[in-house]
Formats: sequence, C-alpha cells, structure tokens
Amino acid sequence: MSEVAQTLEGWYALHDFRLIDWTAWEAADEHVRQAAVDELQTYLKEWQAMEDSKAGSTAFYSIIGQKADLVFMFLRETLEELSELETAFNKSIFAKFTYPAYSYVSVVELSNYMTPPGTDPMQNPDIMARLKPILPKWNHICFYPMNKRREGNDNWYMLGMDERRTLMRSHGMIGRQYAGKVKQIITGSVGFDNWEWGVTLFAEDPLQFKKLVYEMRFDEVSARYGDFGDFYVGNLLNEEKLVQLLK
Ligand code: 76R
Repeated sequence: MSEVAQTLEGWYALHDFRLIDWTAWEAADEHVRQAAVDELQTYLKEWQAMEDSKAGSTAFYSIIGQKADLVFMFLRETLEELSELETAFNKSIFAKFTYPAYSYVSVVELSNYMTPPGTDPMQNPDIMARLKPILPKWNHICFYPMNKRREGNDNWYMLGMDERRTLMRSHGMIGRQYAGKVKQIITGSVGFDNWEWGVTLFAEDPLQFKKLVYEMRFDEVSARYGDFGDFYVGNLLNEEKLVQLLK
C-alpha cells in the first residue's frame, strides 16, 4: 500500500445552495415579506457575531444561472452546530420561499505534502489560522467538488508519496501565482459527501477563477488525476444587497 498523506482538519463546512420560489414570494403579503427579510437580517447579524468571536465564519452569495439562487457557506467547530444552523434556517419564514438546490458537507483540510519534515504543524500559527479561516468578503465565489482519479493507469492513490509530493509541488507553484487574487479553501469530504474535496475560491475579479482553473487543467495533478463536478459561481451579498434582491 502506498503511504497515506497525513491531513490536518479544522472547521466543518456546509455549503447550502437554495433556489428562491419567486412566484410564491411575489404573491406573499407585504408584511410576511418584511418579516422574512427582518428575520434573515437578524440571522446575518448572529452569524457576523459568531465570526467576530472567531467561533466560525459565514459567506453569503447570490448564484448566477439556474442551478441555484443563493449559497450560504458556513464554517463551524462541529457538525452539530452546522445541523442546528441548517434547521434554524429551515424553520425561518424566508426558507418557506426557497427550495433546496444542492448541499455539500466537508471539513477544512490541509495535507502534509508541503510540510517540511520534522516540523510540528500544530505549533505553526499560520497553519492553525488556515484551518479555521475567516472567509473573505470578496466580490465573487466559485465552488465545485472534485475527485482524484482512480482509473487504469491513472490512479492517484497508487502513486508513491514522493511522486505525489512532486506533483503537488507543481500544483502549489501554479496556485501561488494567484496569491492576493484568488483565495482557495480546500475542504475534505471523503466519508461525508459524494466527492473527495470541495474547492471554494474567492476573488474580486471573477476572470481570475477562469484563469486559475484553466491553468491548472494543464498541470498533471488536474490534467491526469482531476475529475470535477458542477461549478457554481456567485456575487457577494450583504444586508443591503439582500434587501435589493428581495425587493
Ligand atoms: O496548502 C498549500 O498551500 C500547499 C500547497 C497546496 C496543497 C497541498 C495547494 C496550493 N493545494 C493543495 C492541495 Mn490546491 N487547489 C485545488 C484546486 O481546478 C483544479 O484543477 C483543482 C482545484 C484549485 C483551484 C486549487 C488552488 N489542492 C489541494 C488538494 C488536496 C490534494 C490531496 O490531498 O491529494 C486539492 C483537491 C486541491 C485542489 N492550491 C494551492 C490552489 C492554490 C491557489 C494554491 C496556492 C496557495 C498559496 O500558496 O497561496
């Protein structure tokens, strides 16, 4: 058996994609709609307070295209907290005007491919911060799930550790060129959801998603070993933009 990569895990993640039932929303009484917006704003404030106290982080974006209208990305210490959040939202007035579109359960993950041997990552404050990241409030989000291929001669899991490390170094070098332009959060989902990882990217300029993902397609890690699910791309929502969207 080849050597297993060691992983470090941080906050648990739920990506909750929703469709809005616009027909029902437009048919609803004004006071019901107002109550729904007020309650949603209360939730946004609660989530912000959680983030301020470093007990989790939340991102809230509108999604372009027909796959979904909104995504809530929650990072929390436990799966129990994620479940409570999901249930609380499902009981809200606004949720009555939404349909589930897609969801993804995972945990923030860092692997040891790039860790210098003999160092203790738990003593490294940068690594600890990356395991419990405050999600950037950048203009755009991009999310997609992926696997490492296990087919015929292209089986990532049969490669030796050294070979995987060499390949991951090249992957990381491409990624580094996007420092400051794209922020990536890799969440592991083996045993939790249908794919092996969730890839969540944030950028101020959405073209940087296209450029980064395209460039990586030519790198062996993605070209030979990457299999990808559906892509979701969105625009940042805040209280003001939310009110505008639901007006
Ligand atoms: O953690 C690190 O920064 C060290 C280097 C590194 C690792 C170990 C790294 C860097 N990644 C790592 C692991 Mn990545 N990453 C993806 C995708 O669309 C595609 O082709 C692939 C989707 C993107 C866009 C991306 C971006 N990475 C991983 C893993 C786990 C692999 C495993 O354990 O087998 C996956 C699935 C994955 C996928 N990666 C970077 C980036 C970027 C932008 C960087 C540079 C980060 C920086 O240096 O700031």
